[in-house]
Amino acid sequence: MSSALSDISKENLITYKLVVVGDGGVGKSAITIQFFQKMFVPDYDPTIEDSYIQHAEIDGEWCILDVLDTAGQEEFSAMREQYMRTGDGFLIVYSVTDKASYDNVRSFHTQILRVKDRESYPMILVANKVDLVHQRKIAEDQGRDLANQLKIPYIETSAKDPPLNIDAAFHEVVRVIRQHPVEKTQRRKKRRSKINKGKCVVL
Ligand SMILES: Nc1nc2c(ncn2[C@@H]2O[C@H](COP(=O)(O)OP(=O)(O)OP(=O)(O)O)[C@@H](O)[C@H]2O)c(=O)[nH]1
Ligand SMILES: [Mg+2]
Repeated sequence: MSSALSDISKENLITYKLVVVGDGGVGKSAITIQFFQKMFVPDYDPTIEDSYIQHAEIDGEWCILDVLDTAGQEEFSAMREQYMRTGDGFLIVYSVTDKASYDNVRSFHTQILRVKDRESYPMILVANKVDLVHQRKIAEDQGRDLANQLKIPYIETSAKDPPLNIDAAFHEVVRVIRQHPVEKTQRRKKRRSKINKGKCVVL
């Protein structure tokens, strides 16, 4: 196949660093493993931090996806700023069976914008576990409303077999990054502070 990766220069590929965030247990690892390894992990083993890398062809263009699967558990929340600094794009995941995880989406969104010092940043909202129809607490409308308020795309997923929209979620965030290169996104209006006004001595 002429578009096969072996035919093109791998060195020139862009690497997109994607970060998967959201509360503990919402399915961040299940989504990431389903995307990279095409399998569903039924057990819950809380993550500290895992990363995955692979080539991908998205909208006819090859790239390298470097995905960080983060810890949702509160006890690891101190690591958040560090990984948020490194991301080119974010998947904010909640579970449709867990209202608290939906309520916490805003704080991830706000923290990413603060760390990036931007008014907007490439992100998507991922409503996971939609296969659990009878345990669903957050309707599709509520998810879409929140995404509209945050001005980010919304996607419903299931990491369980047969998977739903798993590739689509990762592809969508790359699309958002491509459409809104970070250099072009506006800096937050609020300036950081008044340091550097003569009080700071650089040694
Ligand atoms: N039915 C169903 N179960 C899911 C889905 N996604 C994840 N799960 C299950 O939910 C539990 C938690 O999933 P994880 O992927 O480990 O959750 P996590 O967000 O990575 O959690 P932390 O690593 O603690 O932040 C596991 O038992 C998964 O099998 C899904 O789409 N549908
Ligand atoms: Mg995990």
